[in-house]
Amino acid sequence: MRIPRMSLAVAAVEERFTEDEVAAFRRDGYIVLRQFAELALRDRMLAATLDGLAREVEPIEYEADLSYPGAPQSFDEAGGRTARRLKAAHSRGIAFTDWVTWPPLLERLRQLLNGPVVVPLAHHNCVMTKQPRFSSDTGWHQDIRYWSFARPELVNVWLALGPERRENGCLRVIPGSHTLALERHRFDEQVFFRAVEPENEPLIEQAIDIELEAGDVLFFHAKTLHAATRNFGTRPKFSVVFTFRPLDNPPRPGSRSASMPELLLG
Ligand SMILES: O=C(O)CCC(=O)C(=O)O
Repeated sequence: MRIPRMSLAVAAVEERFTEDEVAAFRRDGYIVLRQFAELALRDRMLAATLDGLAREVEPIEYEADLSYPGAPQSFDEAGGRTARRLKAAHSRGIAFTDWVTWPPLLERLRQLLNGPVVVPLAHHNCVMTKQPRFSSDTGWHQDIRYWSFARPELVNVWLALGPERRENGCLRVIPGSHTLALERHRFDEQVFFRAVEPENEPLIEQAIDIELEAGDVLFFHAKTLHAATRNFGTRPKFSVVFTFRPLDNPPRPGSRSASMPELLLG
């Protein structure tokens, strides 16, 4: 389903979410803030992104690493070295620290997470890059699927550095899916929510496109089902993505989620 873009959004004029906006996030598992991130900061993040891509600064996840539908299947074939994500974004320039510590962002995260905020650097902490010729489809999934925390309570912040449309592979979400108890058999071996499955189809039909302009920010719950197609457009798409957790929701000891230091922002 396509719905008018502005009806998804709240204007970023207030310093905090209103109670209704927080309630909408809790009900839908996502909310969009239009024109939230400032241009100067976005430009600095974009410059670091373009530099990292041009110089192939590792760590990079390549399309060929995942072999999602549409991706080059090996590093040797055409487009084999197409980046899917510049990882460790936080180490790629002070602009990324400036973003995750930006008070208007933090204040809103404290509202959604009910208190002090931590940035786990083991997950997301990346710039998603979707290239026109060699990008891939990401199936329906919940980000929490491979993460390990005391509770499945984290909020992802997805910042568009340029336009995101259905055509160039914008994110699609299923409203309210973060509240559902979905049995394991509804997911495949890689824990993607099965798209061709009569039991799942009615839910997938409720999906909406999160179309964004540069500077718009999508907040979504780590249990919200989401997916995206490859980029059918002609220009690369870049999105800065971090996840945030409440202070009292630590990673489980010994898990990948606990394998890296975190930023304790308070
Ligand atoms: O832009 C995409 O393909 C979606 C990426 C995504 O949801 C993820 O990597 O968790």
